[in-house]
Amino acid sequence: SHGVIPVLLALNSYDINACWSDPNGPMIYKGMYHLFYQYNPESAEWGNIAWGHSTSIDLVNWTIHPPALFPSNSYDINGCWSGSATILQDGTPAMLYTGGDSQKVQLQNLAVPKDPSDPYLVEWVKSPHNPIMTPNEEEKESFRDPTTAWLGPDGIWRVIVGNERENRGTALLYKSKDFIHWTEAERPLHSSSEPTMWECPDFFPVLIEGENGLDTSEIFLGIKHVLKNSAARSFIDYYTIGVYDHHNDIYTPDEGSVDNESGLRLDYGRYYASKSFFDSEKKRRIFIAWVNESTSKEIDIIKGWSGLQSFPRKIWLDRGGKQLVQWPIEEIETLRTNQVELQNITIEAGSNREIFGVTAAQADVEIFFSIPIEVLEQAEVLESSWTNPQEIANQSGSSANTGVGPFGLLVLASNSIEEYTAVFFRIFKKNDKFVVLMGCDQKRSSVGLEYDKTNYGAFLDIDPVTEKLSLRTLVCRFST
Ligand code: DQQ
Repeated sequence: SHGVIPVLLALNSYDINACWSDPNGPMIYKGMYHLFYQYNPESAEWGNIAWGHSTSIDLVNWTIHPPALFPSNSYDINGCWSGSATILQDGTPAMLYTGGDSQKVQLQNLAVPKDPSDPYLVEWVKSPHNPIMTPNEEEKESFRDPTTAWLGPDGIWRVIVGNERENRGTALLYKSKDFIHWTEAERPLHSSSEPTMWECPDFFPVLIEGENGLDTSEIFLGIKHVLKNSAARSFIDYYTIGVYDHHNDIYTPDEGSVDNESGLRLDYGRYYASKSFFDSEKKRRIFIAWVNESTSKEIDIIKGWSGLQSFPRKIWLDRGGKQLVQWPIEEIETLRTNQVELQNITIEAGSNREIFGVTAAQADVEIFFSIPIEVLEQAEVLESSWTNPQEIANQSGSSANTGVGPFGLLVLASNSIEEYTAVFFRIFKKNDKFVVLMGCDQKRSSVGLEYDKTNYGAFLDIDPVTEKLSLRTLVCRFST
């Protein structure tokens, strides 16, 4: 009755001593979801990078197949690094991925299924034309992670490759008529003034209205575009929302869409190298990311594995058009079995209440908080210098004891509440309005000293006077 682990990958009997990182080439093909990932079959540390491969019919329960790509040729002998899937016009998939040669020069390569009639696509063949994109002399080690390609109304394919050029995070644009011969466009699709390598870029359209996703090649009025980058210097996935001028192949973030790591993020925890795909069956766009370990390499090796794939999230554009909204894919709810329900609970200041009856290693918790106006009136004033929610969460965490909150959920609490992770809210007052901070306090998450215990925080775009605060928390405990 414990359900299945609500993350994509875990160990199986033949996969001890392995390391998983970036998701690669997620796609749906013949009704089957495919996920590939950066995979070291030989050790819990990163290295010897192959493309691990799993398939699923519900994005929850996964079957692991043999790796799809191994380093084997001069153009990828140093590793088969990250890349993406594109469904071609004839309906078959093509993978663009980065290979490293013996000098560690980064090159883009193409691989296609050996037998497109096999729904599991177990075998992949590398193109005889590889490498199909090669870097400039100065950018040999900053030329990687091709996106899903999109087809312009002019019938020409475009793809972005992650890069850093002249101290700017850069999305290089390449074009091709046949998916084999690619040439670099006159100028990049976009770059920002931040000096960081942009890893694993992701570029896709979103509807201005509605939750449905769009195929990466769709272009019409009534859409915006999203550019997500994984900034190597800070290990942060951030995105901007903007406009793609497909005549000139230029992407421009909207005014106010901050184009660096202090901008919008898909997540505030350990969440990197994310990648989305369009699920053409359920008409949604889904994100998956690498959840990296918070321990040292030495501990990973003792533990025998490292790295997880996040649970898949559906994403769409918020009504205001300024940020993305996300929610765990509906299939996660199929894991719900034993329901525990509490209603009309009043939480007094300083109190906590145990939720009895949750015995599984996983829990899917939904809570709605409504805060009486007389309580809201006691909110602390948000000092003008408190502009960084991450810092507020890190300084006071979930233990501040004035004003409204912190209140929320203590997850994975040990019997004596010696260990716990708090997912919490605090409410502040600012010029007659309320500001809601949401945080995750990991300071007490383990009695072990060697774990990363950073706290995370973000301001929410919500009015606690008119709206209930709702909190969905997916809890998963791994035994190692
Ligand atoms: N991981 C891959 C690279 C990518 C990085 C190598 C991001 O292709 O830039 O394993 O985590």
